Amino acid sequence: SLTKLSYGQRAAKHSNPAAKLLLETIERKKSNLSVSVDVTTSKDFLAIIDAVGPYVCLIKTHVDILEDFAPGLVEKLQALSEKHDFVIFEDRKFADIGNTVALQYSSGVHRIANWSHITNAHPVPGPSIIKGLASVGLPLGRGLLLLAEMSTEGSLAKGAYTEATYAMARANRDFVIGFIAQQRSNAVTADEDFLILTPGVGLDVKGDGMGQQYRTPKEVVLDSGCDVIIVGRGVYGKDYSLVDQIAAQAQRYREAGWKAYLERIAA
Ligand code: BMP
Repeated sequence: SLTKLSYGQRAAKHSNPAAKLLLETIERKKSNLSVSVDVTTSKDFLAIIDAVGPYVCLIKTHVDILEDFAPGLVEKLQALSEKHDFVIFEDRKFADIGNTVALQYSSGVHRIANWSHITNAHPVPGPSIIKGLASVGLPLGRGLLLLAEMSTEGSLAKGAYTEATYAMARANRDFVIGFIAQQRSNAVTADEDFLILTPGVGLDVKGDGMGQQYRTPKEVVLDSGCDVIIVGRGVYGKDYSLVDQIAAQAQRYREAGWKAYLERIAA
């Protein structure tokens, strides 16, 4: 089954360039860790990315959080992506009609499609959201993740909604490369290689008092069959100047995620 294959074996079989790049990067760096950099200044943003860069396959961004966003920041992010060999994922969570999301993806201040290998969308508008985003992203070799489940307490993304999300992905496999989800569902069969990227990962605490729920890398990768652990505050904490400590946390999560993967493919 898919959960027994190595990332490298899966990379060789994937046709979407963004999915292939991510799987190859995971294999090359022996890291299934993505760090989510949710800070408000470009200075902290770049310093954290430079500190964790060696240990991650993927950097997840929310560029709309940055108070001092300027187009030059994207060039710096791309330079760090080349320096440290990581893929870029803007966690935009598009959720509108096809025409609007195509404009939000290509244009505005952020021009996400120009620099983000991977982005994501809520399936709530139906398949037209994929059509709109694909019109921009496919020609650029980008990949899309659908939010099939969320990590938060009381999430509405479950049951029939989650099943319908899988069906939407299946019908658009050239552009939809996987899901933001909490588990690899049996409803998705082994010959459909969707990537499962999973936020809500923490080694030290179970929640954040605002609905976030954390599970360990072992629960996520070994028990639930997910491919990438996404960690934010668990890595960078509260004091962004402690770059050595941040780098050490990234190494800790990378080791935990990779150990769980090795156990999974060996089991
Ligand atoms: P943290 O590890 O600090 O809780 O951050 C989690 C990150 O993952 C945030 O950027 C959040 O937007 C994102 N996220 C999530 O936590 N749960 C989901 O279901 C989907 C997300 O994108």
